[in-house]
Amino acid sequence: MKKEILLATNNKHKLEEYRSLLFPLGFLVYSPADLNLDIEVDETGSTYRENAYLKAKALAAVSPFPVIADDSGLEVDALNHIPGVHTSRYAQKYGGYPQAMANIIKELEHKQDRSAEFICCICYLQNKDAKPLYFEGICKGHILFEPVGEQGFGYDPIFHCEEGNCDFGTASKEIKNQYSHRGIASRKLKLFLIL
Ligand code: ITT
Repeated sequence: MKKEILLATNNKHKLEEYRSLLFPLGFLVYSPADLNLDIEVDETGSTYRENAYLKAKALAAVSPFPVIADDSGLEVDALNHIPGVHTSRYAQKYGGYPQAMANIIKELEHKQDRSAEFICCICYLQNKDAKPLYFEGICKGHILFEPVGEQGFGYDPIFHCEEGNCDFGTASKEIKNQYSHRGIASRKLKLFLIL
């Protein structure tokens, strides 16, 4: 029988990625909408951990199942690691992902160093009173000179992944999951869940 888990997110791409990462291990991953739950959490933390905890805690208070939340972001080294923990808000500020990506490319125009990383922090709460557990993943790469492809979501079209030697904008779901920050963090979570 499958074990059930709730993913505290409104991001359908994250949901899809967690479903494909955890289903083969015997986990059914629900979204808040699947359980008729509403999630609007103010991400007031200053770290990925704090924000992941805020999201997990809000849902654990009303969830019949263990909860995971994912806070993630893109950090561009030569730009003082922006957008970082504000990655989602950065896109809103510039009027959408195409504009935000164009802005990052422009900011890097005269920089030699195009290195960047995607960061993912998962917070796991067994129930509302449980101690939070954290699982983290970092995916190193660099920012491309122009967006490519239509795979993935968010900032994927401008990210080249070093370890996989692939562009996330054109990589298949399987390849992205193998190398991504979320894939790395999920494999740590998986080890914990199956032990
Ligand atoms: P939830 O808080 O509801 O989970 P969100 O999209 O707001 O959804 P975050 O606060 O964690 O999630 O913001 C992370 C942002 O970082 C996300 O919106 C993307 O823009 C970007 N991001 C995270 N992982 C990414 C990935 O695998 N590929 C491309 N962009 C990613």
